[in-house]
Amino acid sequence: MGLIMAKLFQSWWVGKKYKIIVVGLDNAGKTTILYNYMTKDQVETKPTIGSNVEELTYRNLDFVIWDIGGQESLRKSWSTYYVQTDVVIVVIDSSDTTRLPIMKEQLHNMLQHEDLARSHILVLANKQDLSGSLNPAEVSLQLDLQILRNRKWQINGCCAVKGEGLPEALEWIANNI
Ligand code: G3D
Repeated sequence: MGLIMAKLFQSWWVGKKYKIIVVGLDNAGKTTILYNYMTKDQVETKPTIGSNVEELTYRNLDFVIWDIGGQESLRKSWSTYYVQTDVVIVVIDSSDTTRLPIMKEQLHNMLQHEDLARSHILVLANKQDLSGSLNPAEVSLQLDLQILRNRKWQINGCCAVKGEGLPEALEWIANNI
């Protein structure tokens, strides 16, 4: 019986796909990040209407990654993507300091949702190449990340157009999932 259960568990686990949702305001760099993971090339992006979804295998882990549109009109529908999310990647345009309070409110509101109660949070402070960008510690303070409790979270700096910081982000996910 134990052996049968172990085999059943193994076959279920082998097929497991971890769900990642990528959220952030429009123009933060979500689509650039997603396609950097898929192609490792810089891509021309267009504003995301609705969502983009891609599958990625890394270190024998299978991920389904949803890039969710960040325009104001689309933010209300973010919660429809939350169910069974393992990791939320929050992409921040670190040079867009005037909109950080909007993202802070959006982030803390979304984390109240019961479907995200067990999700890990990875914040990517993107556009570190632009002068005037806040560094990850400054973004963390602006977003009040220190108040996050009872969940794993991390903030990393990155520059999506150059791919810098993105391998480390994926590594954190693989190590912590
Ligand atoms: P979104 O999916 O979050 O809406 P996009 O954002 O991926 O469409 O990116 C929005 C714009 O920011 C794009 O420029 C993209 O090239 C740029 N961008 C993304 N990441 C970085 C980065 O790390 N540094 C810099 N300097 N720019 C970045 P365009 O001009 O195509 O609108």
